[in-house]
Amino acid sequence: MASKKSKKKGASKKKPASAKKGGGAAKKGPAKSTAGKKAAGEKAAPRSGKGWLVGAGLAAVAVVGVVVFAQPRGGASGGGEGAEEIAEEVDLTEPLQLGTTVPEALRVEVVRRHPHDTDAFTQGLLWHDGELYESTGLEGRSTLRRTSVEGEVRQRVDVPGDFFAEGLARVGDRLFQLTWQSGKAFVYDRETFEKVAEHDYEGEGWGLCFDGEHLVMSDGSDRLAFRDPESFEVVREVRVTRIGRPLRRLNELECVDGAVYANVWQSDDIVRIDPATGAVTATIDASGLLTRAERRRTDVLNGIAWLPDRERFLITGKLWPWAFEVELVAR
Ligand SMILES: [Ca+2]
Repeated sequence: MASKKSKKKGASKKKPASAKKGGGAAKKGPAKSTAGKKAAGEKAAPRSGKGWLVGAGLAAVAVVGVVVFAQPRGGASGGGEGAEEIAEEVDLTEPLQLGTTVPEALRVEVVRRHPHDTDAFTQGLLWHDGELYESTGLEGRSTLRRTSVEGEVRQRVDVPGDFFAEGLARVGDRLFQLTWQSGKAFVYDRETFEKVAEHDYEGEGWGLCFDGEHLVMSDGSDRLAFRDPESFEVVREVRVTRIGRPLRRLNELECVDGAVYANVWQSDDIVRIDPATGAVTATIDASGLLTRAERRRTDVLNGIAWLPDRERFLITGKLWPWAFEVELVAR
């Protein structure tokens, strides 16, 4: 079902040698995560205690061992190829630095699922006031749309055919939509979908969310850029690390309760990032949401929206038939 253009995109997004793939079984639960109790869009507050700050090198190595060996797993197919695992990113023979954050191991637990347009190559997803806003990609097929949670498209605007739409974020009554390689961000009136502004930027555009103060933007690398929503200028940047190692291919984003959630391109992993330090404080296994047959007809997981009223996440992917309402539980 994925078109040549989607493959073109795939071919262009280089895969580092450390590429990994999600998938696998959950271990235990439920233990409802404390993740995100406030609505996205509230001003970010410093987080603490979400990851475990390990104070002693030996203890850190021991805990990392548990995390790492819990990761390699087969099972549900991810969107990408290759079966490399996180172990490649973590050298167990090398002592961790003091203070290295060891991510909490979480998984998703599906509460219910909603239909999702299988023509929507999801690149950005957010929830506001009872409705979903979605940015879809591919050249000639890119859109901005407002839908009901049940998937009914209520409003839609087509993006000009030479643009490949990407991440989406809301700042007040404006919607910001990135484009993949055009260096152009479109700003729309949230209500009318009328384009009210444009901004230019360097590099690629992947994911976008608003933390209440800045737009947070990913570009496929391990970098998150924090941009002023008025000028779109970069105010600061942070490099994202998981257990002290760079974590690249950060894609769709969601700002929740002072944390930044990102799904990792071509994996079923979603990570929770401390935006102050870039440290990953939780790795969320979101594998197994689609059946094997559904996976064959679809592209990768890409789309995280926080539902503040329900205190749950909605997760979907490119061309997925479903959006899943999930809670985060311990693995
Ligand atoms: Ca999002």
